[in-house]
Amino acid sequence: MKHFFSAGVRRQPPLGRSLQAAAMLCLGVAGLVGAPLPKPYGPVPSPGQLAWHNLELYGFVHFTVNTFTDKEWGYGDESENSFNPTDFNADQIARTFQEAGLKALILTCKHHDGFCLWPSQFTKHSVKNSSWKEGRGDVVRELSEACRRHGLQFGVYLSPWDRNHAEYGRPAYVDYYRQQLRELLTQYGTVSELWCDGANGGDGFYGGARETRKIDASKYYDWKATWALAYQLQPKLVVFSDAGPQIRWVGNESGEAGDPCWATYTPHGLKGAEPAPGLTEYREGFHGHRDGQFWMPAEVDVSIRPGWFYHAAEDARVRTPENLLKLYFQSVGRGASLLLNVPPDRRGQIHENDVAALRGFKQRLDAIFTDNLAAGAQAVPSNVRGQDRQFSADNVLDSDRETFWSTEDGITQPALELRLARETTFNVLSLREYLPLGQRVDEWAVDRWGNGQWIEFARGQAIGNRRLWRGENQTTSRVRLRVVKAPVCPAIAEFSLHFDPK
Ligand code: FUL
Repeated sequence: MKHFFSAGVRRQPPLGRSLQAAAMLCLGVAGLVGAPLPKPYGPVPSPGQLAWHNLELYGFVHFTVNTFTDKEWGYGDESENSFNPTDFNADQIARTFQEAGLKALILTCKHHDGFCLWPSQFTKHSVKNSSWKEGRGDVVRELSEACRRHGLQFGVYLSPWDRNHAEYGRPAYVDYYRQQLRELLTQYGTVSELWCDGANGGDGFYGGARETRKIDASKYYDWKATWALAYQLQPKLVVFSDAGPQIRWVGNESGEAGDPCWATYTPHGLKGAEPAPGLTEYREGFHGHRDGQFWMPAEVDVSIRPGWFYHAAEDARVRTPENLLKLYFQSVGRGASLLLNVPPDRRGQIHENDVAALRGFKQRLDAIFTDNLAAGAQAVPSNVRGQDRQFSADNVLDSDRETFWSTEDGITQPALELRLARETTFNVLSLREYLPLGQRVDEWAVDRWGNGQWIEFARGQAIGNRRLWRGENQTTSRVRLRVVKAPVCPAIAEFSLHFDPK
């Protein structure tokens, strides 16, 4: 178990920063004392997890025979010919995602029905036996290449449960699953995330047996070995499941992370079992654990439509831009990431209604976040670590999450005032911590200066990768962030002010 979850455990901060600190020390620049970096607190992210935190918003693509049979879960007996997009356009899908500001795309290469969107050599149940493109089509190839053309990272969903495979439930299927994983992780370039679903076992076709098969999810797949293979083939890959090990499920499919949502977490297995996909107390993923043993941040997966797959009957039930923005604030804005599912239609393209919703969502995001109303402010901190410019309060204003403001050890309730050039109206705040030093802030508050006194208007627990607050208009020329509770000195990377015109 230990080695299982080791990816995100205690690490030193990136070498670059230590070298920078050392260089500053040697140079003896006037006014700089070269204070040491604060010691990391608790579990810290691995490089792969840090890269994942940078994505924040990315897309899910549910596409398979279900798109054509109008189902959510195929039984496994669907004819290969049922998969027949009339005008599949991988560039249209990738472009739509890229234009909406999504940074990656995760494809259901195989859903529970077992149909493979790539011509796997280990099964007949794939695109190669479909009349689509006369059996020469490969959705995984086309979409992974389109992602690269549009600057998106590419991730794979390979359902552990397979209702088509005759050997499902027996050891041979686990070998098959790994062979398929090997194909996906060696033939399609860099894969950023492996998505391991928790749905496991039940009734299905199973090569014609048409029966119910149950597996012991804690033992059957031997996930340790499967994930070790994945890391060996794709060293930068992060694995998602309700048990992590790098990224955890938030525990619901309604698009909401807890408030607070800690990046730290200890997955607990059901009924004392070892935690495994489909076998964890997944509801705990909503808030995470402040004293969690691992850095295992939450991913919020949600669909833009009621179903995960495309159904024409849901064309009028696409989420509105305003609703998508709400999901963004309650996921990305609580330190989690938002995995937004946008399923292609029977043409094999993103439907016009979804394209319009995504466009509107992007316009709303841009209207709020393009301008930082605190840019150019004077940052006045109550304390700076070692009077060292490396830890200067100005760092919170430079839109660079690699630089941060920090204080002396033992100063755990500092304040940072932003003196704005003029009276400014804002109604959105954005905060970030410097993650390589761990999640350091328990509680924070923000005040504005008005009528000769400080007036608190926002307060919350946890900051982490990103903390957004949205509320009433605040008009002032002075804003103050207070760290209310922290076990150690904070490391605040960003503090910005924005205006939501709606
Ligand atoms: C679930 C699956 O059963 C759904 O079909 C969908 O793929 C969702 C994202 O995960 O567990």
